[in-house]
Amino acid sequence: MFKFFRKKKSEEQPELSEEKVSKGIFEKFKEGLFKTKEKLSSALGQIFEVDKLVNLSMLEEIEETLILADLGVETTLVLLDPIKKKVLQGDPLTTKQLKTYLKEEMLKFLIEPQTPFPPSGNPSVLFFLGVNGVGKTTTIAKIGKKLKENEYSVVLVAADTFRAAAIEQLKTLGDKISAPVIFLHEGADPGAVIFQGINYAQKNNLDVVLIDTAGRLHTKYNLMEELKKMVRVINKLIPPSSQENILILDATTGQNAISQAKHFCEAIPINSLIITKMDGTAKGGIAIAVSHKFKLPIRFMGLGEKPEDLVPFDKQAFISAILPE
Ligand SMILES: Nc1nc2c(ncn2[C@@H]2O[C@H](COP(=O)(O)OP(=O)(O)OP(=O)(O)O)[C@@H](O)[C@H]2O)c(=O)[nH]1
Ligand SMILES: [Mg+2]
Repeated sequence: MFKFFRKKKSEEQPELSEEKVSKGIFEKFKEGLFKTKEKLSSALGQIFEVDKLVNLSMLEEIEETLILADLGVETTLVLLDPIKKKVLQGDPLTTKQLKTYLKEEMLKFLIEPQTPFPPSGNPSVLFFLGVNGVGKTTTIAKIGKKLKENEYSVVLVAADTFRAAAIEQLKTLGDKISAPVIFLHEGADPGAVIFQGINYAQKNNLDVVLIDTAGRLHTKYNLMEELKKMVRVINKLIPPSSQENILILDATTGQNAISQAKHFCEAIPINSLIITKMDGTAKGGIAIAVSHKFKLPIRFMGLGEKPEDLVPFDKQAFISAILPE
């Protein structure tokens, strides 16, 4: 178990040593991001292979590689501009120094969470959002399972009332982790299901309410307005400090994730991110770009489909898994 969740009742349990914890998480990221690293390392590895003085053409090559790795133009330029200035002024800089600089700056770009997870509250609410198919429903079950393992009591709320299959999917996943699932019929008002779900948690003294929502196109005005209504229902029942609105982004969508984050952040306050599908062919840079641009911490990263593949985000482990040694 990684030391990540806010402590509940397990204070007496022996904890893993810091060394063992970080070793485990470094291994997880290394394995899951193997393909991402291969791509970045083959391009950057050549530049960093031998320690030499950095010149402008090298910087252009790095710039292109980072943009192609989904870091995006804006973040890449912010990252490389100070270095470009240095080189243009004729300040000597070695590739070894540049590599250290890149690592350190990328770490700074990844925003640290300022609040515990899950938020404290009676109950606290985790509200999951994102476009279609990013992994909302399956991620809820994975987090529900982890919370239960950490002695939190949970309830899942099927506020994706858009399709009957979505309700069934959450019920099946809830059964698997032995968590109650609150649902209404297909087409029901999502706000009504949320109201019932939070009430259920309050009556039964449960710790965390995990709310599933329908995948929505971030550019569809009505669907984004519907989100605001759902948030209003939560706000009436739960103080803001006990809520976390979590935007899920699929890493394989690349730069489109920036546009998704922009629209969701404009609609409601987003508190944190989960980046899924970082296994496979995702390029990785999108995590840094979105965290930096929207000043949002990443809570978890999806490195596969199994419950244990949803890993608490560790920026040191992530950066060392994607950049060449
Ligand atoms: N490889 C991989 N697959 C993932 C990951 N996270 C989720 N998936 C898969 O993505 C697919 C869609 O997941 P769902 O949880 O149903 O997605 P959703 O956002 O709820 O979809 P809608 O409700 O239709 O909007 C499933 O097959 C998941 O197993 C991940 O980190 N890696
Ligand atoms: Mg779903």
